[in-house]
Amino acid sequence: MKILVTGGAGFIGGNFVHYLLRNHPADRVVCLDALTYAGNPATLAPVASDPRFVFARADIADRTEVFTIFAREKPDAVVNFAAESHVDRSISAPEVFLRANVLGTQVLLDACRLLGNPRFHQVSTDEVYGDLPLDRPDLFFTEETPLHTSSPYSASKAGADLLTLAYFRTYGLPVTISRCSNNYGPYHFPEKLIPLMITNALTGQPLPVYGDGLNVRDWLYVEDHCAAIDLILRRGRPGEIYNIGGHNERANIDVVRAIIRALGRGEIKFVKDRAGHDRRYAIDAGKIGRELGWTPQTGFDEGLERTIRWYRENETWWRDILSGHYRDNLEIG
Ligand code: NAD
Ligand code: TDX
Repeated sequence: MKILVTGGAGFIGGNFVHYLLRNHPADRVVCLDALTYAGNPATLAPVASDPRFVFARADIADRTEVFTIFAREKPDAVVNFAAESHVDRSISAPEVFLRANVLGTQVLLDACRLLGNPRFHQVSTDEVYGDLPLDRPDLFFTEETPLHTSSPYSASKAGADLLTLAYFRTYGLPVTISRCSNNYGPYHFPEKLIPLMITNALTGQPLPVYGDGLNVRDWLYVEDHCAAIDLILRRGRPGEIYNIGGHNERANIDVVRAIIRALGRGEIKFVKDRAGHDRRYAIDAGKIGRELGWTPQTGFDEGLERTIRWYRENETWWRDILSGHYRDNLEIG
């Protein structure tokens, strides 16, 4: 199978490219990525010389670029990770989120519809369901939970989900959608909670915790997310949505304290809360378990330990981001 992966120079897309090439020796992978601030060529360095791998720099919202690449590569399947992904940036500059996440997804859907009707998988998020109250630990998001978005980021992701489902119903495009909880692991850009806390602690910077630190996220090790998407792509039912989550709910402050304990350093600084800050996310991943047999393999303590080890052993990867050097050479391969 030839799989076109968008956003493969980012965190989850990069891990997914590595996962595919490791687990499916007969597959070929085309990575399409604009290399925005979040795209790092170093993330793809381990696969850059693999003959089964091709990189194309392009913006998913640029119809001409995308159609040219689709016509040339003729993928059997498309997995769309490309997106603006950071909630705080969506609050200060929403427009780019609408362009990349909504219009970009629509261009990809059109390219699929007009150029070969490949399988299309949209990587979405649990944030499309809004949030849950802290005092109702019995409540979880299911695939039937109504969309109820809080930030421009989550609103743009919900828009993309609706377009994806519309292309299934109207044009019969074979699509699936996954909605996953918070990921963590190697190659995570150091603007998100876990990598920011690890790199700040290692560089002697304070660890900024928003509000009271009691907001809860459901953490999933990135490789478990990759395995789930891979299963959906090969065995999922077109037109369906699958929730993915780890049942690893943690308050932010507990995550930050665990990082400080593991590193033996780091100083918490409580800062102003995020506007519209979602209180709690929690996923019911029963459907993907029942239908496709997926279960997460990595518990939070083990995953956090592995992640911290990776950041300790790969200082150049994140120090080049902090210094800006990762933008010096945007060639891949
Ligand atoms: P990321 O910000 O680390 O990477 C995004 C990648 O997409 C980068 O390589 C960037 O260059 C590329 N990109 C951005 N805009 C583009 C455009 N217009 N055209 C082409 N490429 C573009 O993001 P991530 O954390 O790896 O998230 C990947 C996907 O998974 C996103 O769709 C996100 O909504 C979703 N998701 C993320 C999480 C999480 O915890 N990080 C959880 C659930 C879902
Ligand atoms: O400095 C910080 N301090 C802090 O307290 C940062 C960056 C975050 N936080 C809090 C906000 C959240 O409650 O930590 C929690 C996690 O924040 P982020 O890492 O920004 O993730 P979140 O907003 O939960 O969104 C993530 O998960 C869902 C991804 O970035 C999204 O792309 C994904 O869809």
